[in-house]
Amino acid sequence: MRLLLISLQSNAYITGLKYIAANARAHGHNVRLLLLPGYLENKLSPAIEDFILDYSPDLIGVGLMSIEFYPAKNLTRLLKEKFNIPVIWGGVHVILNPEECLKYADYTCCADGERAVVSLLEHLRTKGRDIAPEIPNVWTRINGQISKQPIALPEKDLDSLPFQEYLPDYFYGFHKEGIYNFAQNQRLFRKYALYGGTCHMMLTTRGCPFKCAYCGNSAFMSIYGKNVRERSVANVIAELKEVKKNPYVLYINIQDDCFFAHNREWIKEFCREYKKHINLPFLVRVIPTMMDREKLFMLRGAGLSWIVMGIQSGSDRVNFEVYNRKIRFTSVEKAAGIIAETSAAPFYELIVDNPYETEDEKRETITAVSQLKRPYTASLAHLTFFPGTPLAERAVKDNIVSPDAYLYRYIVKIDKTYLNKLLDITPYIPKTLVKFLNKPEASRRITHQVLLNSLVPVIKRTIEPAVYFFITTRALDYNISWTIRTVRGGWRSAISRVIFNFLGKGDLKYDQKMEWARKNMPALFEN
Ligand code: B12
Repeated sequence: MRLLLISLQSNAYITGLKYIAANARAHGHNVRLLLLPGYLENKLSPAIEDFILDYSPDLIGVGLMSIEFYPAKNLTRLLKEKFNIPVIWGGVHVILNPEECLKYADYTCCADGERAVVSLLEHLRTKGRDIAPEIPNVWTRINGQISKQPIALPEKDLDSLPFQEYLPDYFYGFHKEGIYNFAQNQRLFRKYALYGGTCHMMLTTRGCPFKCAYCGNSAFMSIYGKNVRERSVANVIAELKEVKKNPYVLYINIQDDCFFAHNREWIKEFCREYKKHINLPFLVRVIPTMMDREKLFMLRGAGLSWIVMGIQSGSDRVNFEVYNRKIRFTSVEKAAGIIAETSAAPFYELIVDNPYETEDEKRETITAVSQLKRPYTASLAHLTFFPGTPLAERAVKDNIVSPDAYLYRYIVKIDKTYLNKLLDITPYIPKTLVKFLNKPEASRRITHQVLLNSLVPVIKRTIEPAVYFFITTRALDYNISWTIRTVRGGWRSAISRVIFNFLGKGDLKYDQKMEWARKNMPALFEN
């Protein structure tokens, strides 16, 4: 059977779809991956139409996060107008809203997709579309009735799944009204891959030990249970040995919610094998209370170069009561101190625009962050109320946001408030200056405003990139060739981080695109 898997994401890191593709291929199916970055048009482009006609898939899968809901709804409508091919939706947003999504797709996948898709292909081959599949995780609508199948227990044995490739030769992308094979047009792939394709993004675990109220994981837990599933070191290294063959991969970006969920034995073995076979710089994410000095130093010795840690707020009340994140700021300070000892490059993440956070708590965050051991960089994210999360439910109930607010406001766009601007430059200005500027609205003068407004563009364009460059250089042990290649490879995101915050211009166009769609495709926004 032929399977076409489509992503509407703006960038080419599509881990979930790659996993599904690899598994379907291992079961003898023919698969193509297609990236349609942010596609939200009134008509199906002739290039996409020809590509589908030519490939003639038996099943089309669309993967979506919440922000891709309207693009997915629109694409599915366009596909349905032209083709009579069954469409299945899957991904985070579908897991959180399977019934709603079933209004638009023929099938929805409400949890892990690897085995579900293979079973559905088999079902379509042997039984056809008129019989509702009895496949765990796959829901459908037959004669107006929803056929809900049970959720399969999460895949425990992650090693039994074939791993994802860095750049599969069956990966295609839509660019300027044409479709190109990414493996044959690697420049184009790198244009769409985050950080210029300089890294391989992967997971060594699935799941998170925490249940933060704003995070998708808190909702997944009600489906998957509270467990972290881990791959074996041998399996991870086998994936990386393949990845390393591509000379453009300069580092490994491990996206596990908390890499430190692995025990010391696992980490010890990983460090030994990684150093021996892979020996590329790598990045991990850590949760402050799970910081472990011994693990961290072992990892640093194996090439750990960047460490991303979520702080979210400097106020314990906000972290405990609003975010259900039982992490005191003292733990953050302690963890940051240990990170500083290793000279790995620290990146801290903070959530802003929280209507449950008082002005005093916002100022407390600024003071707290200014106390962290420097140098480090920090990124701010707009608090987005993703559906299915406890915080979204609370905010909707409190009439603070509409249930679909997340569809219109892109996460990287933060409010341009005085305190946000100050927090944004806090890591790079003297503490005394932070203290001087960190005033409540009532006692702020025009001098505060003028000073802050003139500092922000200068700091963002000079000091922040300099700090970014310095911590990267130092983390790469002053290996200039590595630094230049890494910074060059990632310049687009590094610079755009400075100018446009995080993911770059393309993502910031999301709001404009949605506005355009509202005007020109009003039917899309009706139920
Ligand atoms: C790695 C990661 C990224 C990476 C790569 C994303 C990717 N597609 O692989 C990058 C950095 C690109 C990224 C970006 C963003 N991310 Co992100 N990301 C993650 C993270 C940490 C892991 C995702 C992952 O690889 N999971 C492992 C794979 C195997 O699981 P999966 O993707 O869910 O796929 C499985 C199933 O969902 C299903 N499935 C998936 N697709 C399909 C398709 C079909 C047809 C079928 C049948 C099944 C199916 O089968 C898969 C295999 O079992 C998650 C947190 C988490 N733990 O999930 C957040 C998460 C997915 N991200 C999130 C967000 C908000 C974002 C951003 C919007 C944030 C931002 N900075 O703006 C951007 C979106 C950018 C954009 N425009 O596209 C939220 C999504 C919430 C939501 N309701 O949508 C999550 C859940 C984190 C959170 N805090 O809540 N992210």
